[in-house]
Amino acid sequence: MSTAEPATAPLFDGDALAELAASLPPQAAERLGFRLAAAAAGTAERPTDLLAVIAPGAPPAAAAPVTGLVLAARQKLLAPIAAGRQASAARLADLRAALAARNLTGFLVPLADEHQGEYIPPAAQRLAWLTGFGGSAGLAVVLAERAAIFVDGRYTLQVRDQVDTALFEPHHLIDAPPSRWLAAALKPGDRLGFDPWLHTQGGLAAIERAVQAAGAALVAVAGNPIDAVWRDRPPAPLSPMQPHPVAQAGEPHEAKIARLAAGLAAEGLDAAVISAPDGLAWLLNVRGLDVPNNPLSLGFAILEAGGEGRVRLFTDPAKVTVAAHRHLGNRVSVEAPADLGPALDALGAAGARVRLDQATAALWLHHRIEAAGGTALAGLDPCALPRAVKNPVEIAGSRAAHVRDGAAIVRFLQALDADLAAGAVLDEIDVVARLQAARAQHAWFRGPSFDTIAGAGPNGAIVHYRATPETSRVLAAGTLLLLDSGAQYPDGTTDVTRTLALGTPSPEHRDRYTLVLKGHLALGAARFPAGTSGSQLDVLARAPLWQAGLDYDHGTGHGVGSFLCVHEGPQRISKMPNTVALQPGMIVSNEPGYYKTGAYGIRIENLIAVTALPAPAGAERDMLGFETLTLVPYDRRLIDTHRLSAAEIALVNAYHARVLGALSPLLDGAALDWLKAATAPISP
Ligand SMILES: [Mn+2]
Repeated sequence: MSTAEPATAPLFDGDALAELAASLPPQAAERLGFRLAAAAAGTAERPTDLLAVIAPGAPPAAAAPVTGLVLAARQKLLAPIAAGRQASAARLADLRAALAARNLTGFLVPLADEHQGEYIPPAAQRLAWLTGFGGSAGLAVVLAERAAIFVDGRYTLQVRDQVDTALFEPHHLIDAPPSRWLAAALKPGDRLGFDPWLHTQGGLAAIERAVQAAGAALVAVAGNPIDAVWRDRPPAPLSPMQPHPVAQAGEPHEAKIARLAAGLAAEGLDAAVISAPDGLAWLLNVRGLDVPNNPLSLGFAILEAGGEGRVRLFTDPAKVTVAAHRHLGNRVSVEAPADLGPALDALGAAGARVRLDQATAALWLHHRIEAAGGTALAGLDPCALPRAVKNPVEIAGSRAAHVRDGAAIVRFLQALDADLAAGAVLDEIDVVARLQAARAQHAWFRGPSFDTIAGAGPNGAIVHYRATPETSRVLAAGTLLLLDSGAQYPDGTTDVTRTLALGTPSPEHRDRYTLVLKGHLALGAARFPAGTSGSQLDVLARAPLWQAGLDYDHGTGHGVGSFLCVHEGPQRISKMPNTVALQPGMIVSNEPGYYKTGAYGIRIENLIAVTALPAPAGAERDMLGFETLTLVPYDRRLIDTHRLSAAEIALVNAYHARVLGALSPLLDGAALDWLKAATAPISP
C-alpha cells in the first residue's frame, strides 16, 4: 500500500519531461514524473486514457508526448525486475541486512499482491525482483544463512534456469512444501517475518504450524522489508477507471449495492470489505487497465449493510476520472488508499461484524478489524455468487462476443491452413501474434483474456505452456497444435481451446482426440436437476478417457466473468469437491484434455451457460442444462467417426450447423469457404 514516490529520473529524459511540464496547466504539471511512472506501471496505452489520469484538463496536444513518455518508460521500469539472477546476490544481501535491522531471522516472499490477484502489478513483483524467477506461482523463504524457492511442477526446469541455485535452493511447492523445509531449517527462538498484506488466513496455516513446532515465532511485519531495499520499485499502477455501462452490465450499480447491503443485513453483518478487484468491478460497474488480461481497477471497498447501501471506495483519486465520478454517483465515496486503515479502525471501535473474503482477503484486514475491537468473519465475498449468475443482458452480450470472436478465429484458422499448405514456416510465437491480429481487427477487441497457449507437438503436453523465443517450436506436419486463447470485449469474455491437426494426424492422435471429444460432448449435453454442483458433473467429461485407462490432471471447468476475469468462482467443474450449485446464468468452461508427455497435448474447450430446460413430460424435478456459447468448429480431421455413437455424431453436426449459421454472415471469400468445409456434416 506504499505510495512513496520512486526515483523517476532514470525513467525519463529530463528535457522531454521539462518540456511537457511547461506545456501543461500548473496543477497538471504537479507530480508529473510520478504520475507518468505510475501510468507506466499499468497497461493503458491509448493517448486519451493516459491523458485522463496524468494531466486531466490538459490540452489534447499533450496526449502524444504523454503517451510517448509512458510507453518508453514502461520498458525501463520493468528492466530492473527482469535483471534476473545476476542481480540477486546483492539484493539478497541487502534484504538480509534489512531483516537483521528489524530483529528478524527470516522472511517469506510470496508471489502475491494485496488482492491475491492472478495478475499482479510490477510493484508487487518482489519474488521476481529478488530471485529472477519469472513464473506465475512460487514462494521464496529467506533465512540468515540459507534461502529456498518453491515452485510447482510447471516450473522445475525454468527455476534452475532463471534462479541462482547457490543462493536459493529450488524445491517442489507441493511435494516438498515450505512448511516442511522450515520445520527442519528453523531453530528455537527464530523470528520468521511475513507481510500480512500478501497472505491469507488459510494460506499461512501450514507454515504457522511448522514455525510453532520448531519453537520459532511467525511475525507480521509492518512495511515490507523488500520495499525498503528495492530502490527503483515501481509505483502502484495508475490507469483510468472506466464506467461499465448498464447496456452491458444489465443492472445499475446502485441496484447491486442495495441488493448486497440488504443481504449483509439479513446475515446480521454490519459491513463487508471488498478486497478482490473483480468483486469491486462487478459491484460498481467499473473496469480498468491496471493489470494485464483482467480489466481491473485495483482498489478496496467497504460495503455498508442495510438501507440503500453505501460504498466507500479506497483507490488513488487520480484514477477516478470525471466520467467515473459522474458514473459512481452519490452512493459511492472515493477515499485515498491510506484511509482504509482508519475506516476499519472506526468499524472495529463500533464493534462491527465485518465479512472478509475467505479466499483472498489479506491477513492485514483481519488483524486491523480485530485489533480495533471488531469481528472479522471469513466467508464468501458477497459479490462472488451474484457476479457468477449472469443476467440476461450479460448472457446476450456473451453470445454476441462469441459470434465476433468465432469469426475472428475462423479467419485466422483459414489463413493458417492456407499458408501452411503453401509451405510457410510458422512457429508458436507466429501463431500467437496472428491470432491476436485477427481479433484486433474488431474495434471492440480489448486485448487477450489470458496469455495465449500455443503448444506444438510436445509443448502441447505442458498444460500451462507459454511460448518464449527459446521454446517456440515450428509447426511441423504430423504433429498437433493445442491452441487455448481468449479475448476481452466490452460485452463479454471468451476462452476457447481447439486442437488442430498439422498435416496428417496419426491413428493415436485421432483415437485420443475422439475420447476427449466424447467427454466434452457428454458434458455439454448434460441434463441435471437443480441443486447439482459442478463436481457432480465432472465425471461426464472424464468417463470415456477412464474407460481407456486415461485421465487429465486439471479441472474440467471454471467460471468466466462478463468483461472480467477469465477465471472466476465460486462454481467450478472439477474432481475437487465443490458444493456451489450450478444456477441458470452461470458461465463455465467445458475443457477436458489428454496429454502425452514429450509427444503432444489435446484439449477441447467451449464456454457453456447454465440454462433452465423445459420440463419433459412426467418430470418431477426442475431440470437444467447448458447452452454452448463458443462458436468455432472442431477439427474434423481428428474425429474418428467410427468411435462416435449416432447421438454423438448428431451433436457434432448440430453444433457445426449452428456455427455455420452464426458466423457466415460475418465472413466471405476464402474464410467462408473454409468454414463451410470445416462444418460439413460428418457421418459414421
Ligand atoms: Mn479455460
